Amino acid sequence: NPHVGGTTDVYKDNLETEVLIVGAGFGGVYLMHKLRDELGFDCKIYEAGTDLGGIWHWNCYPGARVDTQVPIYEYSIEKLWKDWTWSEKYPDWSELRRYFAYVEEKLQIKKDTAFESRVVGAQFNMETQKWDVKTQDGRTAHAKYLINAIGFAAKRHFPDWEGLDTFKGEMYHSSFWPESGVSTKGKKVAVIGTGSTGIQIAQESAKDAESVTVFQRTPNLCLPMRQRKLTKEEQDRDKENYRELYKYRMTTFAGFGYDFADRNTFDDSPEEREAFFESLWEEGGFKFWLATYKDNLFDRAANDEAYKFWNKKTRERITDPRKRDLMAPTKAPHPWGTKRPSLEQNFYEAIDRPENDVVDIKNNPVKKVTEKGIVTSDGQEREFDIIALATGFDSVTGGMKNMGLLDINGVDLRERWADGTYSHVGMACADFPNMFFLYGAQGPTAFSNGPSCVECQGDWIIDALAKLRKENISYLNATRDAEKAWNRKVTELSDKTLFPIADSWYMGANIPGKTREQLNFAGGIPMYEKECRDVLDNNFKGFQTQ
Ligand code: N01
Repeated sequence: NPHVGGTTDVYKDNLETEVLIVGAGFGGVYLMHKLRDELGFDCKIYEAGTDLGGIWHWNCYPGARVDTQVPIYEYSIEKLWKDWTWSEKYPDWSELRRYFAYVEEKLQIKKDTAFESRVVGAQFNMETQKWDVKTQDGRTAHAKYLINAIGFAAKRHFPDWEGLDTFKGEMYHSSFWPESGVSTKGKKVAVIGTGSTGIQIAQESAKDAESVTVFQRTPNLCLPMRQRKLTKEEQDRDKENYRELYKYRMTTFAGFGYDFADRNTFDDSPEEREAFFESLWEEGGFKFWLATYKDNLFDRAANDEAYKFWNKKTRERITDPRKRDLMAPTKAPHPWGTKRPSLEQNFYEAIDRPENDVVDIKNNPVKKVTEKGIVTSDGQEREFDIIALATGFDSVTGGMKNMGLLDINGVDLRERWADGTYSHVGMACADFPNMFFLYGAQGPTAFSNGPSCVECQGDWIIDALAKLRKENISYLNATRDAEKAWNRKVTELSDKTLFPIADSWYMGANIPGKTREQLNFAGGIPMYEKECRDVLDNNFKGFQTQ
């Protein structure tokens, strides 16, 4: 990096700033713009990557695209949306990168951002009343406030298979895909994992690969994306309603352009239900998940109705009976919608083709990886040219536990969260004074649209900093009691739902040895906002101030 050690002030050692933001994705960029440009705070960003965009900077695997339609998946900042036009309803990674380049043109974030600056240690210094922050290459920064905006997928997860490093072909984790691309043309491709990432890699590679073999532990209960091109004319016309749309988005459970229906599954007759499901299915996207009956994620019998419908619709798309039973089993592997459904584009038809396959690694686990391919427990070796590891992340908590964050007593957050996650309103931790985080543990995070969550939590942090400045408060520290109460609330809300039943990353269940607990706030954005506003309106309830 030509800047490091040098030419630009933001890269210098002993950087002094009022606010240090870690991460230059949707969250960090929002905070920088609002705090610096609207409130006049002195702000800097440390970013581990080499450009803005967060997850869209890291994700360039084949087929990577967002599963939330625009304009819901973008900033509500008018000076940004008014001149921006998308080409598709669900843009891919390259268009999202162009969006961030456009954001840079409008907001000039980069002049205050140090790239290739991975934070590896930070502690609040009680004497100077500032955060001392260290980067991997040995620079330090000192800031009154530290804000972690590192996203929920900042720590990759690799399977612990014997021989993983002996494979002689090409092997990549989805979030570390080569920028220059990898040609799958005429290659034998293995895709490990069937999360949103695995589904996208498999269906995209199947366009030109010799074969695609999906290693499936749990079937993904995918929904049809129903992608389509968008014209400038229709977007210009729709922009008349954007202000209302962005206001509306914050009134919905998941920060979307639609919300759950106002009735329960069995309020409708079987015929009405079938017709309702059919209409959601036809519209595509997450409608079948987030605009369905309001008891879908709470009542098992209601949920079974959704599964039955999903199952029927999906099974009829798969002709091979073995593949059909594996990818769309008659018995639900978990309640419908308690793991994130991927939005697919002909995934089932692609894997159904004779050259492609799905391997059941739940009942026939991987034994080892060899120079040539993958051996399953039944002794069969399958040979590949490319292995795509779509095995996900130590989601939600893994990133922050990996930053060397020490509390004022010198205890690492990794220890503090070893047996369970504690925060105050999903944005602060006890004994980490003047530190905030967003789009992480115990916020609406994975149960919401990213930009909506980031703006909701970002606005709260911005208001909190403005209030601290106005009231001349220099020290804000969440109490342990407030943390315990928030942990209880997060757990209780989740326990009313069907989410705890599934072995999902929402529950920390995807990482061996990780505490099983709900990592996200399951009460929806409006309830969350109310809880957070209550803290500010009541003199930082749950915080000590000085
Ligand atoms: O990761 P995942 P992801 N042996 O954790 C399997 C967002 N996203 O990168 O289900 C064998 O969901 C694991 O199996 P199982 C989106 O929020 C969005 O796909 O645990 N298998 C699972 O199938 C998403 O939810 C978009 O049984 C192993 C897979 O690997 C989140 O990011 C696109 C294994 C991991 O799936 C994460 O998605 C991409 C092992 N040892 C991502 N370890 C869109 O916007 C793990 N697996 C469309």
